[in-house]
Amino acid sequence: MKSFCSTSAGLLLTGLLSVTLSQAQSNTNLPKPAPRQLAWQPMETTAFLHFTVNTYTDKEWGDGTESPAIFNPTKLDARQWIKTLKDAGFKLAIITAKHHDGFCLWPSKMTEHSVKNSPWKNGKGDVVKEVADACREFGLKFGVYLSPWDRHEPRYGTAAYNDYYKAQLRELLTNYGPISEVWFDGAKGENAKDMTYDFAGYWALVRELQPNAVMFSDAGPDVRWVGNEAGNAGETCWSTINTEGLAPGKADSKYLNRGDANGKQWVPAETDVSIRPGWFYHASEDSKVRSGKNLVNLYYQSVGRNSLLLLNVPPNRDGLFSEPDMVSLKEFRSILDETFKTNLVAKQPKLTDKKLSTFLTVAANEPVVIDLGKEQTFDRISIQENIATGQRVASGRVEYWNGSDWQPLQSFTTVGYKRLLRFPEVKASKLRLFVTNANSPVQLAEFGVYKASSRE
Ligand code: FUL
Repeated sequence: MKSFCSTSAGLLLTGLLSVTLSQAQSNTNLPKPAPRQLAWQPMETTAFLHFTVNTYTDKEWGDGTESPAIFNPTKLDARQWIKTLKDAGFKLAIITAKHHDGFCLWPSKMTEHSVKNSPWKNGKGDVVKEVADACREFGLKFGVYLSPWDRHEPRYGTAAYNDYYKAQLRELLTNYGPISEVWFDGAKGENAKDMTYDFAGYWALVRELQPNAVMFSDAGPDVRWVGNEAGNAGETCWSTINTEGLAPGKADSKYLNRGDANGKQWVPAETDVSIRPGWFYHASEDSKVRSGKNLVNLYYQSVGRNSLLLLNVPPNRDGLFSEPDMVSLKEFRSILDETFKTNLVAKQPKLTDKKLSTFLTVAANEPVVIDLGKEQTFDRISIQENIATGQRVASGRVEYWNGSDWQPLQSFTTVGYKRLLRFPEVKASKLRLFVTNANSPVQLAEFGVYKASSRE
């Protein structure tokens, strides 16, 4: 753990901890987000679009022998996908430009294995462009997933593949406007050819061509995998890790799930999970689409634990979102809007202005009283730190006033960008928050008290 300490006079008087100058200075040396990471985190809900030949073969991983002739989304309408996502509050969409099967959703000059040899739009179509254009039209950010593992390309397994991959990356990063996220995964089947990826080279190219894009992988460099595909960020979730020794496909998933209080790099967790059992569309899973209520639970487990939700919604064979997915997405946003509509906190402008840059400075074990104005009924609390200056809270607790005493309500560990607490309904006119352990002083940016929708 970092040396958690406080510079507050109040704490010094209590004598609970002694503060040395070097500890106090270490606060200013905390890892902090780069501007691109700071812009990424408040998006909260982002979407993945898994679409390729697998959609037609009913597979999750293609083997690279698929004929482009099977790719024919006759009703493809990327505007329908992006408008649905926009209405459901999603801020970014990432398309599988190329999955492990190697089929390219754009007419890459580097291969014949692409949409240009498919019947769709007589080979004149470009899915990547349609999604990028729709994102621009509806005000979503846009990202690409280009699978390093490629089961079609003959150069795979040789050094020349790194050049092939970089050339494809260059096409995607130069022809489709601003790219906000580039997704690199470490998946590789057991019998895959040996291949040493030049990740350092891939990442340098992204920095050169799209300096504002965040890059995702098990090892960052900007955003890390949360360690599972079940939609579960750690109850304790630090945005810091030590990336030394980590590589895509070679990281301890538990370490990624929790992060590292002693981590030297700021690499926040992204929670990727699918709205369906699979990542690609399968008609047999139409009845297994997560409900709006189920998606709301994922929101609490990801965004509510200092992560970001990357929810996959796979288009179907027609090239459209299916009805059950659209119904769930709508319900998801409607529940969240209802729950978080009214913040019951009164008279604490800095804590309710929805700006992380205005905050209360709070020392460990110094109570912050939260006034609700009158007796209110509630069952949700939202706490946020000003992460621009790092992540500081290691643990805390909330109590409520029952009219004569302070009663325990809930304890928690990390906060970071956002911590959401759920508990059975309580009636109270005031609450108090204690940060019990922190690399303090903590910059408490927002505090929200809510009554959840009955549909949660
Ligand atoms: C993994 C892939 O193997 C899955 O097919 C899916 O794309 C998931 C999001 O990432 O690495």
